[in-house]
Amino acid sequence: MKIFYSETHRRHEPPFEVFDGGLRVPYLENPDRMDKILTALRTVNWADIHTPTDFGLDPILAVHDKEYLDFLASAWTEWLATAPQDSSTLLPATFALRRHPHKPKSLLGRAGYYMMDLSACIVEGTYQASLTSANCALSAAESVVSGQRSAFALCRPPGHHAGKDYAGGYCFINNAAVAANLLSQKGSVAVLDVDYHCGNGTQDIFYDRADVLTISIHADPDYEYPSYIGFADERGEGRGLGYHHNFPLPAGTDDTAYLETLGQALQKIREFKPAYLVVSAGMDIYADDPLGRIKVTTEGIGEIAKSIADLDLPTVIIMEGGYANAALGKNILAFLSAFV
Ligand code: SP5
Ligand code: ZN
Repeated sequence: MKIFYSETHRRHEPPFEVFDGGLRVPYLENPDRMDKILTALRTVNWADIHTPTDFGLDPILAVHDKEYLDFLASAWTEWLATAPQDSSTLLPATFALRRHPHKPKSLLGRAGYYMMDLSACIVEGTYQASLTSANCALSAAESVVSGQRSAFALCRPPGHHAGKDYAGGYCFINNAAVAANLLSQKGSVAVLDVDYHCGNGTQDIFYDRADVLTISIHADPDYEYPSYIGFADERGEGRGLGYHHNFPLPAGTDDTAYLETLGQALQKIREFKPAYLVVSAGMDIYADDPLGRIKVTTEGIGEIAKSIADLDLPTVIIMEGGYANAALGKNILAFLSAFV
């Protein structure tokens, strides 16, 4: 299997994030995650690891707002220019509710406008790492268009919380959306998001489109991040009405219950008959994940992947979350093995 990966992700290493209650904790979305996965991939004979191709900004601007991308590009330089007392990471303390039309001019004003929470910390290498991560997704999409049955984009930072014009949840550029949009120029696409958290950014980007079916299976936003989006009654809008589905799950969902819900999601994909499939593969559904409250085992992850592979579609697999670093290697091998 072709796997796209770059060392550039190491340039994005925020020193901390802020949890509920204002608790500063070490950044959970850390470079060690990739090291654990790479170590596991080196133990198998089918992992064919490649450096991504640079696709330039056009395929990224096809799903993201230009002013938002400009903000990501210049935020760090602007931040240092303000001579902040603690310059370790750019995090705003004020957030836009977006109930008023004004876009602010100041850096911190824009940060609060373009950021959803206190986990999308910007540091010097964030923009470059995010661009390279998107190029991993685009390269995987390109290889599937060229006839590969599947490809894996080992993306870091992840992407599925990033919307058209906002960052959030460790995500800056929506890798799955960028890949899905590229594929949509060749045929219809289904995006299936099995990360523990709702793929709110992907939902936002394709909400009014009928050529890209988006489905997210995730922890119910009534008890879990991102709290304001991801409910079952959100079905798309305009031409996209009926082309988005959320499957919120209760805390404690086990392998059997998860697989049953997955079956319903896969049925929607079969009915849609897409030419391509993009999977947002977060491993935070794993039982021991420090952020998760869903109880899927490594064997369950393998079963999930087998059910998805049974769709028999050209499939781009995109790395999203997963923070039980010690188990990431075995969980990714369990997932990818279904497609080999
Ligand atoms: C890509 C991805 O998986 N992003 C997830 C971002 C989640 N941020 C959640 C912050 C809420 C933290 N609540 C901590 C509870 C720990 N017991
Ligand atoms: Zn997640």
